Amino acid sequence: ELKPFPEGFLWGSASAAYQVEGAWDADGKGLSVWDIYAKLPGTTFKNSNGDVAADHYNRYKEDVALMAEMGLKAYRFSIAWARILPEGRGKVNEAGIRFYSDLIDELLKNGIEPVITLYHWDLPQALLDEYGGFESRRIADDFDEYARVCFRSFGDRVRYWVSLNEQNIFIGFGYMTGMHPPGVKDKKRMLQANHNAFLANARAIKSFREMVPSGNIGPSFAYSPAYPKTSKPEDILAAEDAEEILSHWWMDVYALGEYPKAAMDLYRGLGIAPEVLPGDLELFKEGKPDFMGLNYYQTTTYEANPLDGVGEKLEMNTTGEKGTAKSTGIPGVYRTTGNDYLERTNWDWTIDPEGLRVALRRITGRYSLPVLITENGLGEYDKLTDDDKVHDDYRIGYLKAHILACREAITDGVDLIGYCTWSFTDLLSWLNGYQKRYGFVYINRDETDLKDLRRVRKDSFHWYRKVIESNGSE
Ligand code: BGP
Repeated sequence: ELKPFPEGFLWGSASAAYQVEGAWDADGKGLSVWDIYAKLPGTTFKNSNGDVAADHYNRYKEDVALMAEMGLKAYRFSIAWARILPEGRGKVNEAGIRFYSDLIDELLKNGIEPVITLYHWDLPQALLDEYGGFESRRIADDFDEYARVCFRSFGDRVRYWVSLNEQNIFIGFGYMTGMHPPGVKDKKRMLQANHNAFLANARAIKSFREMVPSGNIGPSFAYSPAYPKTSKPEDILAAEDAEEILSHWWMDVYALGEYPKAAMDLYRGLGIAPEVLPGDLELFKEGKPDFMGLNYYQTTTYEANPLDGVGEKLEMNTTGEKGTAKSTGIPGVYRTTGNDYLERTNWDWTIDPEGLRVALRRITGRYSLPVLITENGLGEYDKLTDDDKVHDDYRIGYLKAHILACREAITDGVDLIGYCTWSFTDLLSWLNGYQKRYGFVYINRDETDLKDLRRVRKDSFHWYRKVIESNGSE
């Protein structure tokens, strides 16, 4: 017998500033690293960028009206740091504060709980230029200053906050695979930037305790549970090592205030471990979250990797041509491999609703924290019909199966606060442009042609309305 979703469950949907707002240089906004990076040759799919995106900055009232029509209970969005502090620190841009303040009021007026992400990857370019952004410990001071401005301005009205979105992705892609700004490929620098991001995260959470004592805050982690390819002991070990290196390395620091020992020993042995100064681990322990934010899209399957095996080169499928993803790994430790039991999207992401239940149970078992699902969704090609409809039954099927997995996990004993789909409207996919769509609401544009940017309710829009109305029993 399945337990029902709890009363007040946050049925939500999510977005991020750079992907949805546009208005990249409006009303005193400073430049972010993505404003620069996405315009360098060859960095994004067909040179797509967020200059206009879904034009949410100018059309937020229309978008909130659609959310209200749907009955949405929560909307997760991020604040563009450079809208608030154009230089990253110092002078505050009042127009930026006003935009988010108005958005929050519009949501509250419609009974929608705002969930604010402080950092969804759009670092002020000024801080990268000045001292290398996350590569310097100074980032912790500046992030804390920015967070405090946000807590002071919005903390009276907003109860749920996400500190950093997917630190493992923006640091891993920014400093190891080089696919995100600043485009560095150096694992030692990656691990140090990552340590500094932990400092920033913990500092902001400490400030939050003082300034918004009744609120809830946590990071959003991109967790892809590791499966072993077979029951061969070598494969089991490979999957366990992957879990340690790719997930516990982050979640343990957030939730327990310490790095997992085996992975730290591995990095020390390689001479690439981060420099941890006295007081850092104490700070991590003071900056523990109220919940773990979970961005779940897929599981990953691993097998043993010989010493001369495949290295960390992560060649992703960013074209939408199925079957083009490549294997990646650490020689002598693990490598990724296919899973015969799972379907894949056109971008080669596995489709694994049961994996969401696995993720929720593992987080609960290891950390005993409540979980807020801050992202889950299906990126696909959508087709606008001649009579202005989008029949995205594949998305409905995907979300329905994942919502059932949530309910099973709740029955297993997971304390689940809410479920935010990615995304509410279509928006920019960082590396995959506008053709890879996630929304309940279609945005009429493509990479190069802005068309009229009009909003069209997809079939999934009407379906999710019923899910919310029935508190998940639809
Ligand atoms: C997460 C990010 C989101 C979003 C999503 C979908 O990693 O937090 O910002 O982009 O993934 O990914 P993609 O756009 O690459 O399909």
